[in-house]
Amino acid sequence: EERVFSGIQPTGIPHLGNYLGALESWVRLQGQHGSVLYSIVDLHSITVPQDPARLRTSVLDVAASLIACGIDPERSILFQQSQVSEHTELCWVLGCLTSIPRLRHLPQWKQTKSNRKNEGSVGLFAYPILQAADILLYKSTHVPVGEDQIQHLELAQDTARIFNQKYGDCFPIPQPLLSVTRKVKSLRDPTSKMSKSDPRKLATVNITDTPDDIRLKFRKAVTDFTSEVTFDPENRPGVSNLVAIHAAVTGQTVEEVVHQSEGLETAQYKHVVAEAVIQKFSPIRAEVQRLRADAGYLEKVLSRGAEKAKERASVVYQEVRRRIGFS
Ligand code: AQP
Repeated sequence: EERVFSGIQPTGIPHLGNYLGALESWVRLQGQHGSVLYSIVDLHSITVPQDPARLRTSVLDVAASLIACGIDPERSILFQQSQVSEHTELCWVLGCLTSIPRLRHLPQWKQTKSNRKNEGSVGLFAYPILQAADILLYKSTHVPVGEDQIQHLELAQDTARIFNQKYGDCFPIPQPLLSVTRKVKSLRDPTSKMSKSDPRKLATVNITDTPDDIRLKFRKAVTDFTSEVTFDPENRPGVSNLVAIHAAVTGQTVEEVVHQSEGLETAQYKHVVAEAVIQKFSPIRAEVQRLRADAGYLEKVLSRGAEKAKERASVVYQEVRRRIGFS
């Protein structure tokens, strides 16, 4: 049986990048696989400082957003990671099978390290092990990931192999389901990815932005001095990012979009893209607002999700305990 696992951090309302790079395919995967688990990974979010009140709100914001985007709590298991304690328990076990140099060589850690004077927490260093635990805890076979997460999935695969070798066949080797969408770039700096934690107000388009916000952000999007619509990510990253977004939200190819937009000046084109994004997100925005007004419902969904996740997790973790000699 195929089992899918993926996660999103409760670090704010999801944005256009999260939507196109992850959530859209999460929705599609429901019904295509035996079981599908989506986790709001709050344990991961505290690898960098979080304000407790904001974190609490963000968990519900993300739950509402996922449901509004089409995650159906009846067809997939939607839950908050910290409500299933086996994640941290298995993380410890797997951490004892992982060498420090293996983690130190992961590119994401190297980047973080070179970006910071102070080297960050043990949690930030070890979070790929927690990711491995998230995946293996459900004996997941498939993991939807972006390209930047491939090395982390390889760590999960290696960890599964090491465990199996030492303690007998337990975990399937999880396979990536690579997202076809290229990274959505920041509207303020088309060489960096769009990100929830970007402090620049006009850089990130959230799925709940008002039509006016969306128009403003696209109008101010950084492009270049050529007033023409072409797709050339190397030389024209700004306009190409707009083209990629336009294609993705309208379900067209990049070529179709470029062909349609022939003769438009960049300023006019920004307007076209903004309207396409508004059309895509309007119903989602209304649904997030509706759901967000009913915290009781969201909490119920999450606690039922946690119960279902826990049922599966505890069976696997009991097997792990037996194999390592804890029981
Ligand atoms: N810009 C992006 N383009 C395409 N996909 C993206 N994802 C994130 N940004 C882009 C994908 O969204 C999923 C959930 O991401 P996450 O919440 O786990 O954390 P992240 O990748 O660190 O995203 P952010 O928005 O940059 O969050 P912060 O600022 O909190 O770190 C993942 O599948 C990710 O690939």
